[in-house]
Formats: sequence, C-alpha cells, structure tokens
Amino acid sequence: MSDSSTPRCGYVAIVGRPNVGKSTLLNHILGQKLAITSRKPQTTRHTMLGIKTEDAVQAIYVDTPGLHKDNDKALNRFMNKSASQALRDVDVVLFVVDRVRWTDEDQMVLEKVRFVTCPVLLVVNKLDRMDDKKDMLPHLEWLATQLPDAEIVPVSALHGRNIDQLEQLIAERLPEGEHFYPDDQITDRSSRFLAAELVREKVMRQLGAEIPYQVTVEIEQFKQEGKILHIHALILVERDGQKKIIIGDGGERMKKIGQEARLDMQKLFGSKVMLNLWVKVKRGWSDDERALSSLGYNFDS
Ligand SMILES: Nc1nc2c(ncn2[C@@H]2O[C@H](COP(=O)(O)OP(=O)(O)OP(=O)(O)O)[C@@H](O)[C@H]2O)c(=O)[nH]1
Ligand SMILES: [Mg+2]
Repeated sequence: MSDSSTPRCGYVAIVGRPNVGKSTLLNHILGQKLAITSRKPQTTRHTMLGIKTEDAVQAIYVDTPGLHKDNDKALNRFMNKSASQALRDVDVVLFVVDRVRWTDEDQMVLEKVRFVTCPVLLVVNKLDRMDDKKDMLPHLEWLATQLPDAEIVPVSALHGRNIDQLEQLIAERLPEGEHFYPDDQITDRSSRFLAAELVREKVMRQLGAEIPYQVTVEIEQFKQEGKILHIHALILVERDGQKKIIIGDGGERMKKIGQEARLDMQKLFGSKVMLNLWVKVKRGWSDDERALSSLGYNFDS
C-alpha cells in the first residue's frame, strides 16, 4: 500500500505543435524561467529536462521542440526527430493544444500520441484568452472521442490557472521509485547551454519573421572571476545582411539584445554578469548536419 511518503519518480514529455505554450508551461511548473519562450513558432530547438522535486515526488519534465510539418532543412528534421523521440520511454505525456485551434500539425501530433502506451493528459492551454468557456465544449467533446483514455485539463500556463491540479494529476500517474536526480537539481543542461538560449531568445523576440530561424548562438567563454561571471557569446547567422540587421543602427539592436540577455542571466545564475556579444556569418549552418553537430545539435542523442 503506497502513501504520500512513498517516493515517486518519472519522466513527463511535454509535446505539441509549435507555439502552443509548452515551454511557458514548464517554466510555470518549475517556478522559474528555464526554457526560452517567444511569440514565434519553433522557439525551442532542443529537448531539455526540467526537474521538479516536491517531497516524495520527482517529476522530470521533457520540454520538446514543437512538432511541425516543415522538414526541408536539417535543423527542422533534427527538431522533429528530437520531439518524436521524447515520446518514447516516458511515464506520462502532456499533449498541449491551444484552445479550440486545431491545425494539421496538431493532427500530426495526435497521430503520434495515439500510439503511446503511458497515460496522456490533454492540456488545453491559453484558457485566459477564451471569452466564453462554453465555446470550447464541442471541441473538447470531439477531442475526447479522439483520445478516449486521455484526461482533458484546461489551463492557462501564462497565468498559472489550474496548474496545481495538473501537477496533481501528473504526480498520481508517476511510478513509485527512487528519485533519479538530486532533489536540488533543476535541469540536465549546462549553464553554458542556458546562457546561449537566453541570447537566442532575445534574438527571437526582437527580430522580424525569418532571421531568427537562421540564427544560432555559441558560448565561447563562461568564466567566474571573483563576483563576476564573464560570458562571451557568438551569434551565428547565415548571411551578411542578417549580421547588419542584428547589429542595428549604431549597434542599437545588439545593445538591447545584450542588456536583456544579461538581466535574465543574472537572475538565473544568481551572479553579476559581464556579457560580450559578437555576430559572425557562417553560411549554410542550418542545413548542414556536420555544422549542426559541431554547434551542439546532436542527431544521435
Ligand atoms: N495568453 C496566453 N499566452 C500564452 C499562454 N501560454 C503561452 N502563451 C504565449 O504563447 C507564446 C508561445 O509560448 P511558448 O511557451 O514559447 O510555446 P512553445 O509551445 O514552447 O513553442 P515552441 O517552442 O515554438 O514549440 C508565447 O508568446 C507565450 O507567452 C497562456 O496560457 N495564455
Ligand atoms: Mg518551446
């Protein structure tokens, strides 16, 4: 007979099409900003663990890139593959959708989720944006017919509505067992990785339609000296014109990207940060498997 002191531990995959709020949900559950988010689709590129230990329960969340139809570039194939792999060997799946908006990409995710054998929670997000909740009912009924075994949980990840209930449903579905990670560990990713992501988030948020998809960030130096953390980050773009746009008039845009990234880094690392940014052109990186691999997009992992 198990009780609340019996340790539980398991993996919870967060999947869905781009932009439905998967990373926002992870951050809210963890109570801190770990995963980057933006209004543009395809913000998350790498799966990342967010670990939450509360008393006897350790939930290991796997944030994933949004599954999307576009498979033309090596980077897109990498993202779709990482997201699909995350569905294997987990204990609970959170399938996140955006209110009643249903697209071909949601359908694509549904086809994958249908075949998982573990419990599925269908998380209907952005509830705060529904004027009349009753309008959702026909869609929720339809969803229930599509995934009859899944429990449907409406939430607002941004405003934290119904997240406690969601976490309770997750905890009940995690297997009994010892914790895999130390209770104070929150992610499997290095500080360097998190720093690079914060720079990329500012690029995603500040730049127009196409450029963010042709940008990646490398950390060249990450060194604590006394009370100050010195971080050197290199922003890689595909073309010369993109470099000019990122730098902006008189370096204005770079300055803004740097200031915002530095503030987030200080919060995350709990240290004063000196951040130096550079932009460099590396043609073809997003469609070249070898270049991707050297930039940390590892196809085999
Ligand atoms: N109004 C509202 N906006 C939300 C909510 N959750 C997320 N968003 C917004 O939706 C946008 C996308 O959020 P993300 O968390 O980056 O979405 P994602 O599913 O991780 O997207 P990808 O990483 O591209 O797959 C951001 O602008 C969020 O602020 C919510 O509950 N309500
Ligand atoms: Mg995301």
